Amino acid sequence: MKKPTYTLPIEKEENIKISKPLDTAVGMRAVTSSFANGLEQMDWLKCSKAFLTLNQTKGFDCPSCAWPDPKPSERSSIAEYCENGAKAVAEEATESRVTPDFFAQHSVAELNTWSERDLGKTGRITHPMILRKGATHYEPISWEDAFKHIGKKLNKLKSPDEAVFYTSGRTSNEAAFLYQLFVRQLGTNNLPDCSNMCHETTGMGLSNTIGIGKGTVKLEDFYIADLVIIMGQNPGTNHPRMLSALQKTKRNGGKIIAVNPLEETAFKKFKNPQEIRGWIGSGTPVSDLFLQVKINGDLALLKAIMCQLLEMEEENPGTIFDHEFIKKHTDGLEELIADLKQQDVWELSEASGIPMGEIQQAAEMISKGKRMIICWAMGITQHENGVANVQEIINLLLLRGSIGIPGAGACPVRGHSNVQGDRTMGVWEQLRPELKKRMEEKWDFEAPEEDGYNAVTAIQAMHDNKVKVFFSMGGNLLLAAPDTEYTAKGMRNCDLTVMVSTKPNRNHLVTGKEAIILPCLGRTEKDIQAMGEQFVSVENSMGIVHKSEGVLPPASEHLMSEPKIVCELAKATLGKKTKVDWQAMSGNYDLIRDNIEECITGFDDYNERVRRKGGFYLPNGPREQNFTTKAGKAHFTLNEVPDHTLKAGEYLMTTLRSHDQFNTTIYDNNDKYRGIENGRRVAMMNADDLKAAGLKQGDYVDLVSHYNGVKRVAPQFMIVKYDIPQQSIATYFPEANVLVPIDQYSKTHTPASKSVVVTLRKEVV
Ligand SMILES: Nc1nc2c(c(=O)[nH]1)N[C@H]1C(S)=C(S)[C@@H](COP(=O)(O)OP(=O)(O)OC[C@H]3O[C@@H](n4cnc5c(=O)[nH]c(N)nc54)[C@H](O)[C@@H]3O)O[C@H]1N2
Ligand SMILES: Nc1nc2c(c(=O)[nH]1)N[C@H]1C(S)=C(S)[C@@H](COP(=O)(O)OP(=O)(O)OC[C@H]3O[C@@H](n4cnc5c(=O)[nH]c(N)nc54)[C@H](O)[C@@H]3O)O[C@H]1N2
Ligand SMILES: [Mo]
Repeated sequence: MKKPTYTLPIEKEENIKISKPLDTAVGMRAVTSSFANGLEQMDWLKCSKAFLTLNQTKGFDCPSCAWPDPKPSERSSIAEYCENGAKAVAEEATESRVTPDFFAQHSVAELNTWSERDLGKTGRITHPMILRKGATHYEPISWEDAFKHIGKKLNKLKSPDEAVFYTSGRTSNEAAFLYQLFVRQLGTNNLPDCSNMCHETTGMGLSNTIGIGKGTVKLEDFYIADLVIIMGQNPGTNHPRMLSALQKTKRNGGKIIAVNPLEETAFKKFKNPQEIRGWIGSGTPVSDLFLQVKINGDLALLKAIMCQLLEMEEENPGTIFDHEFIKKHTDGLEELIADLKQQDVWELSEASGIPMGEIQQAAEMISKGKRMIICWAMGITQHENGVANVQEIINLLLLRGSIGIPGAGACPVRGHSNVQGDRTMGVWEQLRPELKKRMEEKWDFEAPEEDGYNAVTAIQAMHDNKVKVFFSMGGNLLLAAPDTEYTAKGMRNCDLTVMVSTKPNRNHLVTGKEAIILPCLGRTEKDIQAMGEQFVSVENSMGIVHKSEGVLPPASEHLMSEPKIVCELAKATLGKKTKVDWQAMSGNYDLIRDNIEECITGFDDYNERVRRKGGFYLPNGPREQNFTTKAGKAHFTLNEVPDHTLKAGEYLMTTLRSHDQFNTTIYDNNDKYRGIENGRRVAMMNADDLKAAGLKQGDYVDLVSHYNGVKRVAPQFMIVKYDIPQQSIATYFPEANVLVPIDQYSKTHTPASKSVVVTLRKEVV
């Protein structure tokens, strides 16, 4: 084992097995493996109870992705969940426990030599724990003492801006609203969240152009679309329930284009485990056209397609562009056309890696029908030009009038199951003026005006000793963030780090001088408070708010719900300074929802509507062609093509999720669709590149990034020959995060974790 520099163990994986990537996604194999996975961790009765209530009206929301239920009016049909949703449930509902005895037996230093997977497999944390200054082991602490301790530390800060409050996207609306209210009463806007590293570029790109930072389609739109374009997204692994929607698109005659440097299995064939035909049939071929773009070649591709459409429009005026829509609802067309006319399509084709013939084919398919949906995820958002990418997608939709009509629109596919809801609730380093005013009037206090830290600036501030307390509502910022070593140093610089968590993760081990773990209830678990059993609510990727109610007994009697944790922390910290009735809200979540209704637009009759089957839609102007920009129009924008001139020996690296992980939670070391087993430290590379570099599959290399003259090294990656464009490398997140520079990011500070320039260093044995 090489000596780790930031206490992440780096073990050389010797038994990695490589086989041909699979050509069919989901299917029967997936279903049997969901039960197998569940049964490994729970008994049969518990397993079936959990799976039978998942995504039901009387059940909990799947803690995995944010894709909506297939029948919004009724929630899901029984067992409408996917293999990876089942893995997420099984991880949470596991029978394994991490008790005070466990922490007494294993020192922090020892646990730091365990892999992420082994840490996660230890199970659910049962008691609040503290790592005292200079101590080698965590020890138990009472809830009361923990809150007092944290409150005291927060009150001793020179300024509330010396504290940072991170959120991961599983937190419910109720907990998120209370959390941001507490943080603002404390006096800071330091509310970074996982969204900063995820779809933040989407939020800005959409707000700039259509006036709302959210998508415009409903699930039913997929069923009648002429064309769905899937850009930079791997639905077979990360949003498997989306495949059922795509199957309906295809059955109704719609076409699909996939844009990705990798031909992911989901683009090839799909079997639906919900249907008899899905069990025995040969599967539905998914994509009609696969465009294998170079990494970050999407903007060039979109521009090339629009140049092609412009040419077609000029040949037959009025047949391609939707002039009526454009005139009524948009501005900036002339500038866009002038810009397109200046482009050299051959150069764009070269920059995107897509031959002209395929660009023409795509333009033909796009010109066939107005009902076009464009979906995208991290392959589009996590670049320096992430905002520009999203704006270019909107340009294409606007040209065709494919927005705000049935079967068409923008569909950013969200990550965490409530990441969108957390933002709606005000978890953001920017405080929306309307929310500010309403909270101030209601509770008679002055909320901070200035923007707080986002994920990147928070880490930089920690690194520069400007932050003393880091508080984390879920998540694992250390491993999710770019530049692991830099981030680790930031964590260590804090006086106190506090993690509200369900299971052990690396951020419990690379900590401030003192560290506290507050173990919380998960989605699957019953939540009983002073006024009886409570439920929470979440917002999915398409803006539907619905309830989520746990069914399983809590993993330990000492767990506390997230809303209650925030209330207790607020009481211990704010004391008499607050006019919020934290006590009452922690006992009855209806009262939290009443307050949300008063402070946030779109939540009228929240308590009544959230109890309806399937929940309710939040208002969304662009969905009805009511563009909510200042000018009341959607804007065409001009976006520059990124330049990635690589020198010999340089590669552009993208970082991906495998099939067996949920972000930093590693379920197992396999990526079955891509045919990679028993290992994660792999670099997927093009065959010609390997030949040119004198390398072959199975060789080990160190990956080195050189951004702004700073050298970052990730040792011991095994090379895998893969169908990927030349001068591209794909690795897994979080193993490769050490290479992602903290200071390489988009306009929104979203790390460019999908376009890092690296070189290879052959292993010196
Ligand atoms: N099972 C499971 N489900 C999840 C998650 C999980 O980890 N596991 N994570 C959740 C979260 S938080 C999120 S944000 C989503 C993430 O969902 P995805 O965005 O699908 O996740 P990634 O693995 O990052 O995959 C990005 C895809 O983009 C492609 N890609 C990489 N670079 C480029 C590029 O430059 N251009 C284009 N066009 N494509 C590119 C990759 O090949 C890959 O197919 O999934 C959510 N759902
Ligand atoms: N290189 C690279 N880096 C990336 C990405 C990438 O594609 N490439 N993707 C980015 C993206 S899209 C995202 S969203 C971030 C993810 O960043 P995070 O959201 O910070 O990370 P997760 O791994 O989802 O968090 C996992 C931890 O959450 C805790 N947890 C699970 N369930 C609950 C719960 O119900 N309540 C509480 N309180 N805690 C819970 C568990 O203790 C678990 O260890 O990572 C980003 N980082
Ligand atoms: Mo995400």
